[in-house]
Amino acid sequence: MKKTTKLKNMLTRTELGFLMEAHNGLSAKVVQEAGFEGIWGSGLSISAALGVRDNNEASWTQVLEVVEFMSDATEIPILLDGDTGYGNFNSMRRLVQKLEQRQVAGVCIEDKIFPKTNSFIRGTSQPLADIQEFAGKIKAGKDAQRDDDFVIVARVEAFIAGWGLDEALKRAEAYRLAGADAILMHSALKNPSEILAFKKEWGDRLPVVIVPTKYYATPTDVFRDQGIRVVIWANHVMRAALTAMKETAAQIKRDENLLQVEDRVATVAEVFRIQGENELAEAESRYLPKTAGHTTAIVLAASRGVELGALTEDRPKAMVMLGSAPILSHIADTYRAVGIKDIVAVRGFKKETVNLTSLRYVDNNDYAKTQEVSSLAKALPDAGSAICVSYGDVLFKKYVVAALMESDADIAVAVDSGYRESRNKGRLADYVICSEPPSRTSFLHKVTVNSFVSDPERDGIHGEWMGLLYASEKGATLIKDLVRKLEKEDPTKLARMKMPDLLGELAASGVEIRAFYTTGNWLDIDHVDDVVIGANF
Ligand code: SPV
Ligand code: MG
Repeated sequence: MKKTTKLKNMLTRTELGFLMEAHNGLSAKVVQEAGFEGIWGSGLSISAALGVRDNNEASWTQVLEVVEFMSDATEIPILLDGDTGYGNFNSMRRLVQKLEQRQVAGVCIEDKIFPKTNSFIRGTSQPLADIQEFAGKIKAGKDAQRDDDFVIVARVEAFIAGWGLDEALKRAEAYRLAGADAILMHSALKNPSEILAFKKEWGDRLPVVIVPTKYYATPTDVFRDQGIRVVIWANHVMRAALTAMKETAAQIKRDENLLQVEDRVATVAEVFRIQGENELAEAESRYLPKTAGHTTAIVLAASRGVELGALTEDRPKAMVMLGSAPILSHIADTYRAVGIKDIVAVRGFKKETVNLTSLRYVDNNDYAKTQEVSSLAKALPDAGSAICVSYGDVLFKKYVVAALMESDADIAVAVDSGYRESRNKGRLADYVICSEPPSRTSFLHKVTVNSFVSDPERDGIHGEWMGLLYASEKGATLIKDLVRKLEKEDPTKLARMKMPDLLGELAASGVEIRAFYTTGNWLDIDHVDDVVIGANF
């Protein structure tokens, strides 16, 4: 249903409805989420939020900008407090057109003189508009609207300005004849006597809207019983925010820390939620090309690396210095060089020493009793749509990562075809048997890994896995699904699994693991000598 129709229905039905004040996109969303049917775009609150007075100090186009944000942010209708219409009949025509263009459902104008003053400031000394001039403004507004359901509410300030019931009735009737859809009768008394006296005489000639800011103690059922159609809670979201802002600012000023306020303010996650962050993340996955921006690099860095002896007594291998920076820092630089910004290291041994900035961390506290896939499992839930996985002790040149990422493979692994000369000869390493051996032209074909083996003497080995894999969104989903299944069905098996076991299981189940042959340009830091070589990597 159109927003205009929703607001019109609130006025024309017999049930009492409520409009809650909002003054920007955020408060408009808050009002909608609270369950209100509609929003009062309060002039007082919008001006206050802009840091100016309720005297038309904000220009009408500035108000229009605010209400456009409010309208964009919500589905419920907005009745804008249009003050006096910001000028004469001609200004009113343009205002109505501009509001319709922004899907604002209606406007309320008051019979005062531009620039207006808030009704609660020296109300009785405020001059009222000429009745006929104001009636002409309403007529001009009604003639300007293109949508039949756009609502124009005429606000009568006779009581505010100290005139009596007769003047209020005379004005309301003139505005009805001019085409107004409803009458907002305002009163600054602490009780509803003026409003109720008017309603009694007025009957149901047009729906009546009220603003009980001053007579707030009146039970709402009184309004309901008297046939009031809409009650406007005119400024309470803004006033609540003002109190909260003042208290929070004062507390932080006093304390010079955030401890007292942290639990009293909305979480940043709540801010993201109400901003609709999720929708953008979904849209990005639908519309953006799959780039490094969606990729999370997961560095498995939980184990100590006893083979480095004294070097890893007080820190894990990933934090051993290579030249002026730890291994992990070199690895992170490589990922960043290919555009991957989200890098997460899985920590375990002496995790408190793994503390480089600009990386995320997850912990595998069971690192001593579990293997690589358990560490991977810790990082997967918060990983991006695509992932790179490597080890905290393996360095590689950025082109190796880039080559995997550029491929159209769901899962791709880097394979060193020169493994016979590898420094890993004689150490624990992972070898692959592929669909074809490396050759000068194998890069033109889709070479796939048939199996992973650890015995270098096995027949048919084509290369050594460099410990680096890339999985596209589809591949990452396959990995995540398998890990989740293992977590649920066979956690003991999962705890024993190394990365080649996981990849091997995927390959065995028919998932294509693409192999990219290259030679050298990577280094597994498995010996003190490697630390010296790595410094020049
Ligand atoms: C507003 O909310 O700006 C109003 C209502 O116009 S009142 O402040 O009561 O005049
Ligand atoms: Mg106002």
